[in-house]
Amino acid sequence: PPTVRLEDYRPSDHLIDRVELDVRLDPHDTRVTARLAIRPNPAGRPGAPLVLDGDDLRLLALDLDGQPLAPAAFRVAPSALTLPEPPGRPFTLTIETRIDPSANTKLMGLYRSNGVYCTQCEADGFRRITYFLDRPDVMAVYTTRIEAEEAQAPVLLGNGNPVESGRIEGTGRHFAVWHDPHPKPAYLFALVGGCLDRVAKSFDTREGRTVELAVHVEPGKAERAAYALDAVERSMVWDERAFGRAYDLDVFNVVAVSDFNMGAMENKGLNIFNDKFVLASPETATDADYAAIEAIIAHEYFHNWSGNRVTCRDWFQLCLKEGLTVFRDQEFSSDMRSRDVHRIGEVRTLRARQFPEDAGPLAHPVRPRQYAEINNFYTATVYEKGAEIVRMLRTLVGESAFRAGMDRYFSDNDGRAATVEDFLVAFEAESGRDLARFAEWYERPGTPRVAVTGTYDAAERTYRLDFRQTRPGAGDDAPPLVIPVRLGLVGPDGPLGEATCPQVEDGVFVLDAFEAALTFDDVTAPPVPSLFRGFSAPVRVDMAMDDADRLTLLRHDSDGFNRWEAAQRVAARLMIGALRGAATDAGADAFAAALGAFLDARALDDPAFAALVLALPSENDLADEIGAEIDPDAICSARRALRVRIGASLNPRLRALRDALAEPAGTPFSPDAASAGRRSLRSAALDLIAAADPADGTALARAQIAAATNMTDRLAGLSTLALLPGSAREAEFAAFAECYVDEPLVLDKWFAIQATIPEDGTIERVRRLQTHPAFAMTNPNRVRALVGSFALANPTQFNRADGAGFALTAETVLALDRTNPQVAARLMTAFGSWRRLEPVRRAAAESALRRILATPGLSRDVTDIAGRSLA
Ligand code: B3K
Ligand code: ZN
Repeated sequence: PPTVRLEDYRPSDHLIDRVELDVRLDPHDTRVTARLAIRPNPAGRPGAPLVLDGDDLRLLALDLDGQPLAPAAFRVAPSALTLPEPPGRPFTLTIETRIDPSANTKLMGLYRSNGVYCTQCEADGFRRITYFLDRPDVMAVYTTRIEAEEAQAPVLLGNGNPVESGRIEGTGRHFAVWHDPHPKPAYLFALVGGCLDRVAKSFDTREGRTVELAVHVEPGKAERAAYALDAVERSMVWDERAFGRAYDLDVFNVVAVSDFNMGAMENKGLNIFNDKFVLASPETATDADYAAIEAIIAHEYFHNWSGNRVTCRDWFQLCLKEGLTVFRDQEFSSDMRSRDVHRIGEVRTLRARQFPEDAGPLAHPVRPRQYAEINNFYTATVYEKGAEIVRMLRTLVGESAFRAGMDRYFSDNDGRAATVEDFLVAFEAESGRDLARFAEWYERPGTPRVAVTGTYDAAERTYRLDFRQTRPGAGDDAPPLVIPVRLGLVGPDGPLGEATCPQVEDGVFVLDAFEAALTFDDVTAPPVPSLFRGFSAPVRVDMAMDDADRLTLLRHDSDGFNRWEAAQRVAARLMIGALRGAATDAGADAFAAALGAFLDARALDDPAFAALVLALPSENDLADEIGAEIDPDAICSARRALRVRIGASLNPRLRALRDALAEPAGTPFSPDAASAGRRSLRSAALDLIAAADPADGTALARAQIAAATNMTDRLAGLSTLALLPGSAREAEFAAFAECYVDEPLVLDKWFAIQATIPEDGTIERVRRLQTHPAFAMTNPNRVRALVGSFALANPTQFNRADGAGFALTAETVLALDRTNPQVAARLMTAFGSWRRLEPVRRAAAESALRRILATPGLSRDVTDIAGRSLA
């Protein structure tokens, strides 16, 4: 496939100022008439041909300034409409196309989901609706008239504000006209038509605008939309307070649909969501679902400024809107919940998804320089590492210059399509700091490593830290990065406040060379360094430290993130040591004792935090840390062994905690962070009890399921049981399926739990579930729940030495590629760490990849991932 390169960027030769769309919806024969006000771009090449993008389009009619165009004056194909000699002045082009929404299985462009007409245009779906200059730097004002059979689509929604609506007498059809005054790129276009229920409320912005907020869902599900509606309102309040950003239209609509390629989409004034991230009730959604809904509602809403009012010049700048908006939604969730707990969750996600990506064949810079298929670059690197860059920027320039820089960025670029440079320049102006070298974070792939050694001088009462940064994967000529290191020293009884160091300002040292050293004065006893507090930079840290010192941090550090990190490091060292035959039971017992003391001291004060401490590093975390010649079975056994030991040692405490945390009967469900934290610690305790004592665990898990008044407790019981083979497990699986036969989103959880069982029989189970009546290859949520969970979250079975896990995944990828290449390509990323496996598994993975790549008729999406994975 052709490669698009950043260095080839040039402005469009033509601009489109206004778009008037007339969309007559029909299940198979939708007619779209687009009137485009086009003019030559003064910044483009004079006299250049006009080439409008298309994808799978059929042209019905075409005229220019009201006159049909002579056949010689244009060329048309499903993928482009070309006017070789367009007028060198402003003109109006009217294009009629015909599309079939029911046949649109790619879920890009206009399609139907459970009978609801909806659209998805980012990154390049608008060209599946009409011929257009489908690039983000072409921004137009849209007016959309939507017409449909009233019985089929009583609700008609578009971008912007409603203007007019009415019946077309005698036809059973009706229409609605929407106008969006804010110029926008085509990727933010949306429309919806269908039978939908809604919940709504009005909101007054601090600028005095009254906005009607509404969440639209499938008929009968309105009460499950209340939490999402509340999250919209909280997001609006927060963005006004935290970033000074107010909403700018009279309505804000959210629509939930069941067939959706990703989480949600920030279309101007009309966010369209995967219903998984809207619908919630205590009986069907877990605490994690509530948190995800809150975060994604916020994320899409925050895009109204970071993405819509200020958009991206080209897709290479994707992190400009995505990294920034993830940062904003993380800050929002931290303010809504516990900041430490949220930060730990952010870092877990980054390490689970971005670190492996950065270490494998799909690694790319946060601002990529080339792509074959842009939809494959909506990655953890662009999103999550992109957010970490914004966070580091804040650490470097400080709170107040950061806020001023954000204000400047928004006002200088409002209504424009901007670049990463435009972003950084705003912070340079406000902080007076040169960010040229900091900008290197955007340019090269790879997770930096920082090696640190500490030396205490008792006579001088000084403590010296030596830092050395390396950049694996970035190329030999890569310059050093500017790395903010938030740090402090901790003594046997707590942080050493009196130790000082001139290079540390407000607790931050800026490491901007390959090597640097720091010396702290007035250090009265050998300290334990607490480095990268709050995970102040997305790096891997190598520092030799005794378990005992780390456990001092768990006990005494003032930084919540590093307290958690200390326990994780000890656990990882024990497990990796065990699989290399180098760990001792004494080490595990000392760790268990420290965990016990920690639980006694802190568990009931902060149950959510304690639950995170008890959740040892995952198998994938350990694989990422080991980095080469990985044997997932050995990792699984080592992890299981440590859990057994800890569970056995802490059993009485864990039982007591479960009792202390139990909610009195009749307590109404609340999804707030404190209640969720208590549930999570109770379930973490159950999990460890069960690891050491399966019989007891089975009984407790069944009792938890039977007594559960909410999905969180029920599912946690089922997850524990999933690791305990036997008839009890199968009986509970069956009962669960029967209970939720009409709840696809709940059955997704059931699919996912079964797909992640680390047992040989899982392959057969997944194959059986693929024929379950509730499973459908046409629905991305079902595919991700079953096959996605298997491939991405079941390391022993996906990576089976006999290749059966790779084969199952490859078959699914190939079958799906025929209907929905974007979701197929996403599933393919499970192969991204294949080179780090031990030789037998590596060979099996490689042959599955080669088989995929050799398949005739493969989509560009999957070809791109398979090709890069093998390169
Ligand atoms: N901007 C969309 C993602 C679009 C993905 C296109 N393949 C959702 C989001 O990040 O907010
Ligand atoms: Zn986004």
